[in-house]
Amino acid sequence: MSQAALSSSINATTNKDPADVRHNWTLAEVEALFALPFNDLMFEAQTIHRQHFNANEVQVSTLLSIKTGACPEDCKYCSQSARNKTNLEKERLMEVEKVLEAAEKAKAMGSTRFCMGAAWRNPKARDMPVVLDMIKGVKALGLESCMTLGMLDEDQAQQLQDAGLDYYNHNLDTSPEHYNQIITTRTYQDRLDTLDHVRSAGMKVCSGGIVGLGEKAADRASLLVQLANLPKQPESVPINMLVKVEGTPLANVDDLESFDFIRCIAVARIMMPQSHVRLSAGRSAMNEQMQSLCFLAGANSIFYGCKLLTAENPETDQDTLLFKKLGINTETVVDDSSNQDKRIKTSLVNAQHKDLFYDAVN
Ligand code: SAM
Ligand code: DTB
Ligand code: SF4
Repeated sequence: MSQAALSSSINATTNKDPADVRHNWTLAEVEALFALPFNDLMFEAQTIHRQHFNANEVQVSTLLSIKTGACPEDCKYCSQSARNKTNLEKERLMEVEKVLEAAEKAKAMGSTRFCMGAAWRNPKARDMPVVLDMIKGVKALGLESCMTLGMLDEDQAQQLQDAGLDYYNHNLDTSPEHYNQIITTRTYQDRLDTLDHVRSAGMKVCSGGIVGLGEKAADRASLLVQLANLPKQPESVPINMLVKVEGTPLANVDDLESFDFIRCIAVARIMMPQSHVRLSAGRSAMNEQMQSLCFLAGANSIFYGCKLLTAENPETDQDTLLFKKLGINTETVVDDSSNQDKRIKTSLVNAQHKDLFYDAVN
């Protein structure tokens, strides 16, 4: 594709009207974006980013594993699959009270969203009342809520929506072409069906994938085509760098070149201009400069707190220091549950660490 044609196809995405977000990306177009000179790609991504977001704000979420390990699925990257010999300590579904204690800590630390993950293929009927109470409790704390519990049927999605769940995370993980190399116990269509149920029930969708699984460059492009061409683009798009876990089949896969990861963030930003793109798992293995290039490429969300689900994440002080060095502030939450434009002033990281935070206003 010529530079001029590529430029006009990119520009077609930059209108702020949701109706003008494109859902007809072709693999060839996306591969052409990936092939741009690095500086041109970064410039396009940053230009689009600034049309839709404050380029110096990042949304922060905190993760908690509410049920750990012994998962029946065979995801080849995962520490929690019962088929992988990973020395992980299994834990039953947590008590609601314990989950809410963790949520309160996350809020005090400055997180605005609390994401609860369970090592399930799908939630069972007996689990639903417990997770619904968790959602209500997290909402009562004034936090946004997110859950990732595996596949959902229509009725389960409706129950989560009725309890007030804001986001449901369910990743496509990789391209349809590479998918069978990674998981065989559920299909790509199963994942698309769950996303459809989440959307139909009225929740916001968090869906992305993992890179560095040994996939080809075309697979990364194809994953982004799948996400961007969904009937409505996900509000949140986590891009995870594989965390290599000993005892999993992917423990010794070759590292993905850092620039290929940054390109992936930039192309996601261009294709999904109104979505939050999350620099997700794998930050512990990235230096400050690498993370900064990801923010420059349009990433505007992170997991905040020293643990992901089972893997480590940077210490909060490291993150606040990096944000200070970069002049980045954390995003406040707009409460869209009422018609008034009411801003919840949650205890932001800024408030917690005044000394560490850059004040972009004064
Ligand atoms: N069991 C549920 C499911 O798979 O739908 C929810 C939890 S699962 C751990 C959520 C997501 O975390 C996965 O879809 C995958 O994208 C990501 N993930 C899991 N292990 C990872 C790893 N080692 N490195 C990077 N991302 C990972
Ligand atoms: C997502 O895309 N990444 C998060 C969240 N959604 C649930 C999970 C990352 C897991 C990293 C490996 C671990 O902690 O076990
Ligand atoms: Fe289970 Fe989710 Fe891990 Fe797959 S990614 S093994 S479904 S916890």
